Amino acid sequence: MPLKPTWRRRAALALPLLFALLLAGCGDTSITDITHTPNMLDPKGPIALKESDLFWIILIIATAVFVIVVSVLIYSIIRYRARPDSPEPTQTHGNTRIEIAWTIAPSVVLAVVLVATITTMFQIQQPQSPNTITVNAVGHQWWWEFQYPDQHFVTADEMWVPTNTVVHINLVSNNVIHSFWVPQLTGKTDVIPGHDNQMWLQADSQGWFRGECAEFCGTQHAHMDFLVHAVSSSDYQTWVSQQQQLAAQPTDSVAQAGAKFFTTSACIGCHAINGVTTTDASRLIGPNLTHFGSRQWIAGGVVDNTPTNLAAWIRDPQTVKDGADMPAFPQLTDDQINELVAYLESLK
Ligand code: HEC
Ligand SMILES: [Cu+2]
Repeated sequence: MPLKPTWRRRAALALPLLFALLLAGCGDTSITDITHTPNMLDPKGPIALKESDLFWIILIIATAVFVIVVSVLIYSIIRYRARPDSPEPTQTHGNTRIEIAWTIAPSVVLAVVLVATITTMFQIQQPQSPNTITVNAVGHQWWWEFQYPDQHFVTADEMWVPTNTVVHINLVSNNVIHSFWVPQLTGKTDVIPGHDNQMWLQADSQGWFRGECAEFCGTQHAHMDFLVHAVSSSDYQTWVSQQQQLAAQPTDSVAQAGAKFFTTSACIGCHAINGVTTTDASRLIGPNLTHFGSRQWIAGGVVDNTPTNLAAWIRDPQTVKDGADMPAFPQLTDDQINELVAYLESLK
């Protein structure tokens, strides 16, 4: 039956719209130039490589099936279409040979896909490299905390790893379910409260890789991104020893005033700065700020870490990231905010 004209028109309108919607998700929205687009087809580690290989194998098989089926379909539609005065076609019922063929052929195709998938699953199970480190990734609403249990320090938003090293990751949540995903390095693993999952990843080349939460976890789910920075092992060692230091003592007077204000205000109720605050850091709900000035992002990548953005964040986090667990401080004067910014940015 031919489409009614109005339906045809509606379909003609809807199609480009659908494509526009699909493509709207593809833009490079990275807020920092240093990060690559988190493209899983541009793998930079063994797991992502195996997974993208599998994707291409399945895509090629699926495309071949699609082309064959659609070609036969189009051929039949044209070749056997009803013509004026064409006689009633011969009626047949069943053809054992054809039915056996079209049962076996798809089974073979699916078996190939199954074997490829299972092989990949086994291949990504066991890490190859003998070098390993361990990181606990803790999903908060809405930011990631990274604990380095063997090196005894904690950071947020950013996880540095040495290249060609297996990074064992313990996934922890004490709120809702998140999912840990670094498209260029590894697939997704759920982060479930009360059920600590484990995963591993490895970066084979240096660079900044964007990670994201892949399980809807609340209104700011899209703003709990993180960065994996893969560096040489000597750069990694330098970073580790820097992160292990207690907070730097500010040298200029504005930052000194900021330090003084920080330790006497509400900030210490939620944030630790090692060597400065005294509360048990593990009981605080905000990110550890000991080396905040060395980080690229503020609050899960919602904005870049610049003095202007930081001032806006401290003045009113809710306008920057609606619903974040940090209240606004309308009573702060511009001077106080400048002092806090100078202090926090000095914490390299
Ligand atoms: C009630 C708890 C609370 C208080 C009080 C608080 N914060 Fe926060 N802060 C948070 C939380 C939670 C986050 C993470 C929010 C997110 O990313 O969703 C945060 C994030 C931040 C960040 C970004 C850290 C990062 O690594 O991205 C900075 C900087 C910061 N706060 C500074 C301050 C300052 C300065 C004060 C005092 C004026 C303060 N905070 C008071 C809870 C608090
Ligand atoms: Cu999440």
